[in-house]
Amino acid sequence: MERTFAIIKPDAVERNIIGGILVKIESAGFTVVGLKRIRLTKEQAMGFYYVHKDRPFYDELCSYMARGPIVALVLEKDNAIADWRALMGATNPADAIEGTIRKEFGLSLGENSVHGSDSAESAAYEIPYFFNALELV
Ligand code: IDP
Ligand code: MG
Repeated sequence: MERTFAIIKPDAVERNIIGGILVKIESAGFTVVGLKRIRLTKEQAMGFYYVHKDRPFYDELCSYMARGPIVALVLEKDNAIADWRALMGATNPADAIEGTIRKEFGLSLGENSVHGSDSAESAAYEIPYFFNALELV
């Protein structure tokens, strides 16, 4: 079993589609082992997206991630990291294939509804950024 980190981003929480996204996650065979609704400060978003600090969209991304509540998730499954990336779809919803969450729910390149760890190293940074061991069951 492998664990990955996921976020239902502000654009999706604002539209009351948390449940629709969770149905797709559970239907694909993931177990939700951690779940919390929180609102990040911009500084907390900047720490989370530290790897992107030199990218031109960093400030826009962190403002967006702090503009409203998110749902932070830890998902467990065989091959969870790659399988969650596949279920999310391409970063730009316009490029995402049919059946993916970003194709169905994403609004734009920036407001693409979900986040997922891109590697085991990222998951190892991202999971404890949001959850302690007692919160993962
Ligand atoms: P990923 O979420 O598919 O891993 P990354 O390249 O890691 O994509 O980018 C992180 C997030 O930053 C994206 O999911 C999206 O919300 C936002 N983003 C990426 N590129 C752009 C851009 O060119 N303009 C605005 N936001 C962007
Ligand atoms: Mg990424």
